[in-house]
Amino acid sequence: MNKFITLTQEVKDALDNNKPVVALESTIISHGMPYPKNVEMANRVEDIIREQGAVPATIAIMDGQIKVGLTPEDLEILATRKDIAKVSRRDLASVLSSKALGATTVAATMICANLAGIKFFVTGGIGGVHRGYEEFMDVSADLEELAMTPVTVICAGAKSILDLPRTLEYLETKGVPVIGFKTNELPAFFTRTSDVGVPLQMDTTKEIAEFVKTKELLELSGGNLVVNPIPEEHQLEREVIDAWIAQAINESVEQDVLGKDVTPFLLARIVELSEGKSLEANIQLVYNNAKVGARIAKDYHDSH
Ligand code: PSU
Ligand code: MN
Repeated sequence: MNKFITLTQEVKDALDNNKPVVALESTIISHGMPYPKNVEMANRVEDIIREQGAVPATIAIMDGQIKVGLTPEDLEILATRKDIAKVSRRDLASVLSSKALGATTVAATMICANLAGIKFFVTGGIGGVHRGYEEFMDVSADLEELAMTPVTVICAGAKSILDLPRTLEYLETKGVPVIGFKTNELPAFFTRTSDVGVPLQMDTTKEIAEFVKTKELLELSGGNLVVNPIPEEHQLEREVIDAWIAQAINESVEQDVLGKDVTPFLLARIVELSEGKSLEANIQLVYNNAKVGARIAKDYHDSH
């Protein structure tokens, strides 16, 4: 095991005994949701994964180590401290070498999960090609990571703060399979549909597990993206959410928000503008992804 990785006993036992493990990111806790909902979500999502018969491994950078598996005390720190670095691929080495506190994005969580030998990773939404790409060239490092690192990410699509058709084009160019779980449309995070088609649909977790194994046997590098729509009863109305998103983007441009600050700024503004409605939907879709992701991990392990 890489010398920067520290596993909890629960995660170590699961990996040693070839039990299903599901990674979770920490940027969603530190930079994606307000306190105390963030820590409630972080604890509950771990329990949901355990209820499905898999072991959760939330990942963060603490004390100069990549912690794979966190205690409730660690989760509380990540949910409350203000001095937490947002760690993507670019930031991983510097945050470790300076022993700073860091929350991992989808990209960095994939890297760390892969170092620990974890193949499945559940989150809410991934980063992608931002709207206004022509001007700002803002493309999340999550997409490059999906192209490189062999981890299967289960999410609810991407928020329409992003340019969804361009995000899919980018993934196509990089050869990343995008699998709609029981859907042939890319879910837009808060809504089940987006009018953007996905090239692959699978209707059972077993089918997805079999696909992941096949891709491994072919020695194709890179990850997979499973997009799982938010449950019907929790989805928001598209016109309403689109108005909040448009306003948040306008404000980010007016205020010259750039680089790694763009996504957290937009997420926080959408929570404020929606008076918490978007937050509730966000939490529910993470729980739903946890169920599906844990089942895929379990099916993968059961058949191999
Ligand atoms: N989208 C969300 N919630 C999040 C993120 C994105 O709906 O919490 C976080 C994830 O950690 C993702 C990161 O990997 O933002 C992308 O940031 P950027 O666009 O700066 O790469
Ligand atoms: Mn960016």
